[in-house]
Amino acid sequence: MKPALFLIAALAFAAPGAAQPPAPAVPVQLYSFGFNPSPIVLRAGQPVTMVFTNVSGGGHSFKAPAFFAHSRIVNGTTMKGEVHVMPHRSMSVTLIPARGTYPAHCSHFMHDQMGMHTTIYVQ
Ligand SMILES: [Cu+2]
Repeated sequence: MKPALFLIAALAFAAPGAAQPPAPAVPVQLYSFGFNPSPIVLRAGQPVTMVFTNVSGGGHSFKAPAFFAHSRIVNGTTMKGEVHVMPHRSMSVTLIPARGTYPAHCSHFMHDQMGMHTTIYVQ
């Protein structure tokens, strides 16, 4: 192996571990009809893994387009700023949040009106 090629290979192996800051889990429960905790308080610029767990027997979502748009998503995906969670399942998104106050709600029919909304404070 040529020296230059070896260096590139070594960097490729070293990068993932070195580049990933710790991202403590922030559990967020989705239930009928609300979120826990509520509100959700995060630190700006501090990586977190948000673990959305649907503890109910029906489908729910966590829709916060502005929050996800202003965050840097490190791992996981949202669908247009929304995370859909099937009954008794979890979905994780690792991100670095940006300072601000963001609304969140469940997009399922009438769930918002029944109390499924919260606020995310990134301080
Ligand atoms: Cu819901």
